[in-house]
Amino acid sequence: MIKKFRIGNPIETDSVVTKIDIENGKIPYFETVSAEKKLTLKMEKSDRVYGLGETVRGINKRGYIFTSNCSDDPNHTEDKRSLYAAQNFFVFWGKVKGFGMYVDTPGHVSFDIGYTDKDIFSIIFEDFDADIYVVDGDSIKDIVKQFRGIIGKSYVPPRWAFGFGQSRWSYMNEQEVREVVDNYDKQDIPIDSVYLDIDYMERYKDFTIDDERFPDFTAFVKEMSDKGIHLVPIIDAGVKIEDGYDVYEEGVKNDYFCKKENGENLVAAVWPGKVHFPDFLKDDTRRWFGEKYKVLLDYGIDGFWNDMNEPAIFYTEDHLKEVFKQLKDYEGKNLDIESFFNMQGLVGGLANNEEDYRRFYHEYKGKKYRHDKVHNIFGYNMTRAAGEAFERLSPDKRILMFSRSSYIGMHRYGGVWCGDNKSWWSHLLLNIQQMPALNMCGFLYSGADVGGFGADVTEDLLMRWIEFGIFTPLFRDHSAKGTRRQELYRFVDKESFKNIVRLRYSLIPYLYSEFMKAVNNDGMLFTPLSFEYPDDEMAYEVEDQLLVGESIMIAPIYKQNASGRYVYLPEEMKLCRFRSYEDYDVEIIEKGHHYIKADLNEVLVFIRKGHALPLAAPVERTEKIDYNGLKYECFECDKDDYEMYVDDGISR
Ligand code: MIG
Repeated sequence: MIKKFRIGNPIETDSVVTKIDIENGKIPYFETVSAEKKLTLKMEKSDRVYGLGETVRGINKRGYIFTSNCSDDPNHTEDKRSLYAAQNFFVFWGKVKGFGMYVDTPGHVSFDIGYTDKDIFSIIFEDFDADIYVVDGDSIKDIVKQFRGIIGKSYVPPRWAFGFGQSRWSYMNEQEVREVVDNYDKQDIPIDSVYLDIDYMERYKDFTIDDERFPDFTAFVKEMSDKGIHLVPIIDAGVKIEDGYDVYEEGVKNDYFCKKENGENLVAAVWPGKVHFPDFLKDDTRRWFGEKYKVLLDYGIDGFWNDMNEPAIFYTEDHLKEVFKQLKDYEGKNLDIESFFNMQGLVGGLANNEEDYRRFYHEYKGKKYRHDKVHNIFGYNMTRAAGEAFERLSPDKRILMFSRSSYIGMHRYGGVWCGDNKSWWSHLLLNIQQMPALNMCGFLYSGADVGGFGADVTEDLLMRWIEFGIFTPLFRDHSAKGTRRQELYRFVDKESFKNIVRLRYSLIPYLYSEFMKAVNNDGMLFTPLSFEYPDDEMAYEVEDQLLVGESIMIAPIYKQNASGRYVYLPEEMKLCRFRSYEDYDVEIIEKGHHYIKADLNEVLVFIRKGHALPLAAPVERTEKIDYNGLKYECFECDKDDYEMYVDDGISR
């Protein structure tokens, strides 16, 4: 059962699609402390908190403070309170009580879950305006399902988007892209897509193609498509200010951009230098910007990723002027500890400065709002612009779309990737722990940059990360300009990379089927053990194993030099230790704790009792998978016991 309560006068976010009447009584479970703009709750020892989507730290969120404030911060260290997303749904679960709560407000809100006082959970609002949905249910899974039922069905990508994708910030021209594909094909490593980062554009202008780097883009898209390869270009939130650039000129003429208090368009800077930000909260702007994707659809493009939509800001013109003026005071001075750090702060504080988010406004549902009040729904509405346009522009064919910034509601229009992680073992674990929380909030098509975006990867880390990535719907190797090259064929043990990526393709019928079941039944693809085995105390302790769909449990290895790991089995299971689709050993393992060996090239998959895992013969492209030739690994069941979801993978 879901009840809705209202605090103050909240701004509508369109994240909930079911109409629910507002209750008059007080919000249950929490104490409302209006004077301090917060809700508080005393936690019992057994209470745990799950959810909040894309954040740092473990699956159980108790013990830290998280703030919903979409930010472009490429250092996802465990002290960070915010990453790119604002996904304000959690489940509180303990021996005395259990419930779910969705805090719907587009402004800043903090979840202090035992940070200030280890036994107090406080929800602290910047503005005490929010719609609060309280979900009562019999189990964590039931609560999640009910919540998902009111926010609308999750986005479904085309099936080819379950194939492997290679990306790199710095593919400078079509020849480089061609070589990537040729190298994958030469090594027999399957691949479905290559991502185009900002360098494909003419001077970083959205919806343009640099015609020196891609002299005949139509022909190139066709050449790739004939090979079964999808090119997926990036779209940035900022529109370059440049005379003669149609997107800029139309935006100015029709008042599509965000404005300052004085009515002038805000001038900020990102990749192209000075830009205006489309006011994605405004219906007209959304419609117009969404329509622009047609430029690329007409080239034959069928997938996109939306970046920098927190929005990321290098500086605003006004702030930069102020800083230059203030810097004059420091000229010729003997800078001491205080003045030096102050000066450094002026320059270092230019990017993503909170102050800048108070310098511009939106027109939303007929009213004017200062940006910081609606900050967390900006990226959501950029992706919504695209998603709504694709329904018009491509009514028969699904288009791949995922975004960096997000808010609940955006899950209907696209997936997410987890932004600029690093080639760190701890970020492989973070990737594992983020998946269930994303799923709870409706983000099913998701994944992180496999191998890590920043820093130099090592072959063993990449191998272990690929071994986990083969289970995530979005399975993309992406890395930053200037870091070690990360394409799989550049490493020594190409054979193992090949075998593991091929295993992914063997798993696609299962993964796609389980993904679609999660969409249709408002379920999760990645489930923590505690959600599935609530009566098993030990299951609550496990933070590094996940159930993937109904048939399997995975126990990824995320530690350097490990030749195995401790695994907890909540019931007897059948272990498949995969080196490849053809080569694996099988063993029945009893309930309890075990140390399970797994060499660097081995993937551990545990099949649950009474369940079956379908496997396809490996192929080089998703669309070549032969659904008639599936084999089944079963544990005390029959292949007929497995309900397979199948469709054409492309139509809506
Ligand atoms: O801050 O377009 O997260 O995936 O490669 C850099 C360049 C801007 C951030 C994205 C990353 C992408 C990069 N972008």
